[in-house]
Amino acid sequence: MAIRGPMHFVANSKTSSEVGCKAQSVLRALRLAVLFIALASTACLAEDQTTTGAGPVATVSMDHNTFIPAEITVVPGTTVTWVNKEDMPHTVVDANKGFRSKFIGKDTSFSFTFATAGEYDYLCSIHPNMKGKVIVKPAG
Ligand SMILES: [Cu+2]
Repeated sequence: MAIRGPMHFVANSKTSSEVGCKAQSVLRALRLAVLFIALASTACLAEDQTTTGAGPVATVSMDHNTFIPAEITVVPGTTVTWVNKEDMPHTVVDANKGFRSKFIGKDTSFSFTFATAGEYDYLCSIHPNMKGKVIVKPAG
């Protein structure tokens, strides 16, 4: 009795510590689940921003028969807006026919969203010497 008693107690305490371990691993799993849900909802927010079209933007001015800056580098998804600053009308025409504006008068603009990486040479169809380039490449 004197020997079996303590042994029984040891066995019991071992069992209870195993139960404790299980409880801890359940807690750990819960914590991981909460972390996962937090990460997943962050990813959803980022996706919503992309689908609502609130992507990055860039502006090119047209002044003195020149695109300013003549060359810009943007990430995919960027909307580039060309703004005409002078009385002379201009156009923005992609050399590879990906986009083409109408006549852009003073203080009016034309926008195009570049979804695909690549180099886009463009010009003003009224002034063929007026050239520009948009380089679209992923960040990093
Ligand atoms: Cu022009």
